[in-house]
Amino acid sequence: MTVPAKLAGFAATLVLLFGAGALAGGLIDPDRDEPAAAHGAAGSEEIAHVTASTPAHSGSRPDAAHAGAAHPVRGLAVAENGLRLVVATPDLRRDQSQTLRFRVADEHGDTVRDFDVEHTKRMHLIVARRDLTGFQHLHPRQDADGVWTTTLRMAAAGSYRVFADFAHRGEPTTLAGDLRVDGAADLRALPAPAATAVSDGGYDVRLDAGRIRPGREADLRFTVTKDGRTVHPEPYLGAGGHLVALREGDLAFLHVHPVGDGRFAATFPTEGRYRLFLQFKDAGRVHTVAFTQEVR
Ligand SMILES: [Cu+2]
Repeated sequence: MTVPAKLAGFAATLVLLFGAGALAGGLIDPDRDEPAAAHGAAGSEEIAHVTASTPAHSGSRPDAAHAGAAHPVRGLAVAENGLRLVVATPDLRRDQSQTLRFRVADEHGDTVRDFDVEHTKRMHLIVARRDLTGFQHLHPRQDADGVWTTTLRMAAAGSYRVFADFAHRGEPTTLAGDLRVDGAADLRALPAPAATAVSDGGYDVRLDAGRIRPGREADLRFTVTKDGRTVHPEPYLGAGGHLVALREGDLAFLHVHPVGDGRFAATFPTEGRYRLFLQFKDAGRVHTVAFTQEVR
């Protein structure tokens, strides 16, 4: 390889790594249940303060099964709490609208039909590639036979995790499985931690968190601005915003919804880096922004 060729390759790598940060927020599909609207819609200069104060393990309720598990790590197993995630269509094609079909089976293999409403929905489905790009948050429809379906479009090839987040008979559960999108995967390095990020739709979001230690409740405060003006998000899923945190390395899942104004209380179970996906609603549509958060 000649020197100029090497340099060109080096430059291309830099561009890729750089692009990863810029793309991170752009790979996100808005919630399918929300009315679509154009990106960069005008008139969104109202203010929003996305804040929340719910522990990261907010889904967990005090019950016998969880007693003593202060900060349970969720979303690492395909089966838990006597329930199993069965994905009928784990192989997907890139860049095509297709149907994802899955069910939750009980200990006898029977399809579970009764789910509790949590955050206004009976099923929350999160999709993310192993490199923490390609985040999607969907709300599937349930057929009479209990099978869940949703339309899914995967922009990039690679190995993905799919998280089914729900509650059944009062027990919050997050089951996760693999999805494969055929083709060469252009995997990205996790962007470095930064206090600001730009969402899809061009909202500037600032995260004030301070130093976060493992196992201790941390305050997360998000401030959303558009064209320099503070934005006050509209209700989304019964709250002022929605936050998912995934741990780098194994994609352990923390699901947090905001309560009230001003702060987010989240407990990160271990040291390491996490990717935070904040979703907020403004001007009738849901926007997503991602941050890398270090815990040490
Ligand atoms: Cu949801």
